Amino acid sequence: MFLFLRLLALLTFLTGALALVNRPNFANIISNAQSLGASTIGKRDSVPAGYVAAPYYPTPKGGWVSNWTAAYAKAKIVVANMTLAEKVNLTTGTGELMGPCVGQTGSAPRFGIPNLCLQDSALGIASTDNVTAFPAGVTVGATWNKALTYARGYALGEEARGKGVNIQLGPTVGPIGRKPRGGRGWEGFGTDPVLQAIGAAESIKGMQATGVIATVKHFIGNEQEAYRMDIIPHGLMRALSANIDDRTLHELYAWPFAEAIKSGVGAIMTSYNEVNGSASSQNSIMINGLLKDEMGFQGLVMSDWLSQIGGVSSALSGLDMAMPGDGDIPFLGLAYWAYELSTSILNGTVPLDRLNDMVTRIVATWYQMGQDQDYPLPNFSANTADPTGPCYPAALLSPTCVTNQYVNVQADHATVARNVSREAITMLKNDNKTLPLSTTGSFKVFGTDAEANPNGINSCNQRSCDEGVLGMGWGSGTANYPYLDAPIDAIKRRAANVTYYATDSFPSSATVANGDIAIVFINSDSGENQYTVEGNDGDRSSSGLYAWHGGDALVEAAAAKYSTVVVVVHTVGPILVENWINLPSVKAVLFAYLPGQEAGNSLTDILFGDYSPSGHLPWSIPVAESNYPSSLSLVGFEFFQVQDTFTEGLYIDYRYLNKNNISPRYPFGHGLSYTTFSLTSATITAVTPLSSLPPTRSPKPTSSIPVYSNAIPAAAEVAWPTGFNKIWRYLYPYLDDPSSVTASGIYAYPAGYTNVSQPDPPAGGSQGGNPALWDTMFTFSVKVTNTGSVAGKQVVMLFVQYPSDSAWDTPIIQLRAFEKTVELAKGASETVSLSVTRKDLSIWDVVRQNWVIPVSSTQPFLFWIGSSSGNLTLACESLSGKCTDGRTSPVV
Ligand SMILES: *[C@@H]1O[C@H](CO)[C@@H](O)[C@H](O)[C@H]1NC(C)=O
Ligand SMILES: *[C@@H]1O[C@H](CO)[C@@H](O)[C@H](O)[C@H]1NC(C)=O
Ligand SMILES: *[C@@H]1O[C@H](CO)[C@@H](O)[C@H](O)[C@H]1NC(C)=O
Ligand SMILES: *[C@@H]1O[C@H](CO)[C@@H](O)[C@H](O)[C@H]1NC(C)=O
Ligand SMILES: *[C@@H]1O[C@H](CO)[C@@H](O)[C@H](O)[C@H]1NC(C)=O
Ligand SMILES: *[C@@H]1O[C@H](CO)[C@@H](O)[C@H](O)[C@H]1NC(C)=O
Ligand SMILES: *[C@@H]1O[C@H](CO)[C@@H](O)[C@H](O)[C@H]1NC(C)=O
Ligand SMILES: *[C@@H]1O[C@H](CO)[C@@H](O)[C@H](O)[C@H]1NC(C)=O
Ligand SMILES: CC(=O)N[C@H]1CO[C@H](CO)[C@@H](O)[C@@H]1O
Repeated sequence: MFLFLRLLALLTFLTGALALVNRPNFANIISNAQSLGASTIGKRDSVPAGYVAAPYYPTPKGGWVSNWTAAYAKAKIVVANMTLAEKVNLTTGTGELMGPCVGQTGSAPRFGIPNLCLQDSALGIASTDNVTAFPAGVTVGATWNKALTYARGYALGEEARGKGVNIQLGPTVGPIGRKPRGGRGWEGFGTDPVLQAIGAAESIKGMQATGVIATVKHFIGNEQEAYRMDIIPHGLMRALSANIDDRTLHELYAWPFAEAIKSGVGAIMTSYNEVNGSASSQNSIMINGLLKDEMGFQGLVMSDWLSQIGGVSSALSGLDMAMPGDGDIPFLGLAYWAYELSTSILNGTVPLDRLNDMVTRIVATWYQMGQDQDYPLPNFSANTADPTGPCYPAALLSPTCVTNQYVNVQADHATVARNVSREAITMLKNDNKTLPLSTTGSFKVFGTDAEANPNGINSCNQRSCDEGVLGMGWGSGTANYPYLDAPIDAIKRRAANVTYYATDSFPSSATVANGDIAIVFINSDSGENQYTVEGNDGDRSSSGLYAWHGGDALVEAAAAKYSTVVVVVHTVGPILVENWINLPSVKAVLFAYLPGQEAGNSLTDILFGDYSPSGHLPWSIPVAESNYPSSLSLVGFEFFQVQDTFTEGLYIDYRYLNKNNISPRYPFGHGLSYTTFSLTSATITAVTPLSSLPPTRSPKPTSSIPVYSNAIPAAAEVAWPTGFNKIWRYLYPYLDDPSSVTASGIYAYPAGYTNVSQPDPPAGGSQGGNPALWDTMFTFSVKVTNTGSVAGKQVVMLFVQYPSDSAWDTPIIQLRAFEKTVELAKGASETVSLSVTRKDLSIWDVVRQNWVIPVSSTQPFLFWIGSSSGNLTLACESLSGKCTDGRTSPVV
């Protein structure tokens, strides 16, 4: 939430409300100001030459993908019977703080459709009680465990359903983590499109199996927090523009969204930032073109909160749901849709078939997840912890409601949370088998990151402080802790001889005895831009990639005094470890990411050897931030609009380091175990013959797309019902005098607007794209044997290397598949199967607008199989059909 920012903007921009109702005048002010000349305004910036957001109209209608046919057929019967008021109701939020959830639509009681409740976050049910604070997305990614990812998604879905949430606002795959300092990378699964894609797809399948509608977000290019939003009114200081070329868009940033759509996700949220200079909530090529045509998305597209900047424009560009319903400024009872959408239908500007499609998508999604069958109503309030209170806190006079029933939805989900947090823990270093520790050892524990926040575990709003153990980042992507099992408490439960120094400055009182082991806890935090924490405005703008609170110095001081130091790091993203990683007494390092409520037990499970660590890094740890190109740094202020141009293209994280022969400190995928594994008996099997282009897609089947009357409805359908009890500031579909609405002149549609459907995109054809893109091209098997002395799990990763004669500039290796073994006892083995699809071998050809395999008759595809991107010696070849070990790694 960013209410503070908005309210500040409201106060500082006193004429804002007037400008809101009279936008053209404000546009004049801006253009007048511009005509005064750049010298009086100062530096300004606009989208670089060549980046364009081309028009793409009209919005493709939903209903043509077979998996959704039954739901659309049900929706059609409802929508065909709806009045204009009912249709508009379902598209528009009732307003900020105008209901129990972070957002809710209006309702259609005649059809049993309640106000649909939308609620954060990707790691738990936000702003309420008696829920599980699950480990964050980055922690899930570090497990590399698909079954656990599904289990967490399922548990999250059960909690959402139990609280009466219809649409849960997660998972997050954008940001992808392009910028190591970016504030919200931790909400997603790691800096790789395949890791993000699998994390999202498994989470979505789990969540939606419970009936909740999952929301994959933020579409797209939301890679930094600073300047992400419009400063009202739109035009004075526009949201940052992420300028992304088409190939990079397809191969990196849109990849996880395509997989989310393929897995059947019901909702997509657009991002705050613009893309190529066009706001994401009304970017027609992105929503109409990419999501709804090429990727065949059948669900609903919603705006991020208060990011809608136009009514007709967003409707025509494919937005289906405006959240939380308000216009630029909340709490005024003003909207771009609601009553304005009614007007724009009655005056003929927004075609009725666009509104019908919006509503059909929403109702069909509701049916697709089975929410017509016994789905609970919200039994909590995100606005208050009190049992009763105003139903609509933003209304001046609100009726009183039962606000919280304190329904406990945690069930046994603490186990899932602990399993994820434990399996994520990544052992980067373990000299001389320092770990696991013996519970009889003598431990000196340092760092406030080992304890619970002494001011209270939920004392900072949306975790907007870095006090105590870092279990999640800050912002809307959080949940309240029901409890927080702090590491120091868990250590004390297991070991008797523990001295804790709750300080981040090395205490002069610390004593050293022979055999003492120092355990040093450090962290690095980030979050959402509406809070600045210790000088970091969401992004790690002030801390950089170093530990907070002088954590590096704390490790160094401990290492100077103790001969054995174990470092535990809770972090949102990569941190630089160069200051201490090679100190002789720093024997072991564990990255525990953001473990949520089970921070303690999950860590001691590993520290004391109940389980072998099996987490692997979901990004690289570089030696220096300057190892990355400057385009991956945060971009600073520019007047008018901040430009963030993705000039590095495909080269982020390991893709960039590999291309430039830069050795990281720890490579993407690195992670050690207490045991050892061998990879033997690898095989490759060709399944589908390689062809440059995929089989041609089928034409879009149109027979199941609902067809409705397009006659403009009677104005009386949006008249206030007689005796209606209006709540002031509530957003309604009704008009005071609907019969007075006429088309007063011709509406100037956006350039390129048409109501004639576009030709079927060659890369489309079903949910996610052309189904042939998911044809299996090769399968692999490899035997993993536990060759060490204790039980453990191993991750097997597969990276593709394109044929050496390929003309395409392509990263040397790219992750394409992975699996995690079950826990293998000492000496036990498991044969792991992996496969790659057509899409996994394809490049996005911007000219053909299709996925192309660079087939070579003389040079093979190489499939590198190993446990990290930095440890690849085993490769299978496409042409010979052979797999050999002992090869030289393709990357340094
Ligand atoms: C942005 O502009 C680039 C360069 O013209 C183009 O390749 C890409 O498709 C555009 N992206 C979007 C989302 O409009
Ligand atoms: C649609 O596909 C999803 C995921 O593959 C599946 O779980 C669901 O049962 C399917 N629904 C219908 C109606 O076929
Ligand atoms: C309206 O609803 C009725 C009752 O469910 C249904 O029989 C009828 O087909 C619906 N009308 C249309 C046009 O679908
Ligand atoms: C629109 O939704 C509101 C609640 O948000 C409800 O009071 C009203 O009855 C709904 N209108 C219709 C026509 O169903
Ligand atoms: C129709 O109504 C919408 C919403 O008020 C408005 O933006 C648009 O300009 C109107 N169109 C015409 C032709 O008056
Ligand atoms: C491991 O222990 C041996 C014997 O105590 C010692 O000589 C060696 O330096 C240690 N190695 C490391 C990397 O700590
Ligand atoms: C704790 O460890 C210290 C240092 O090794 C030792 O002197 C002390 O006797 C131990 N105390 C207990 C209760 O074991
Ligand atoms: C590299 O892979 C081999 C074979 O799987 C494994 O034995 C070794 O432990 C790995 N090394 C690292 C640093 O991961
Ligand atoms: C079981 C449980 O955690 N119950 C809690 C639900 O929330 C209320 C209000 O915060 C607490 O009082 C209960 O202890």
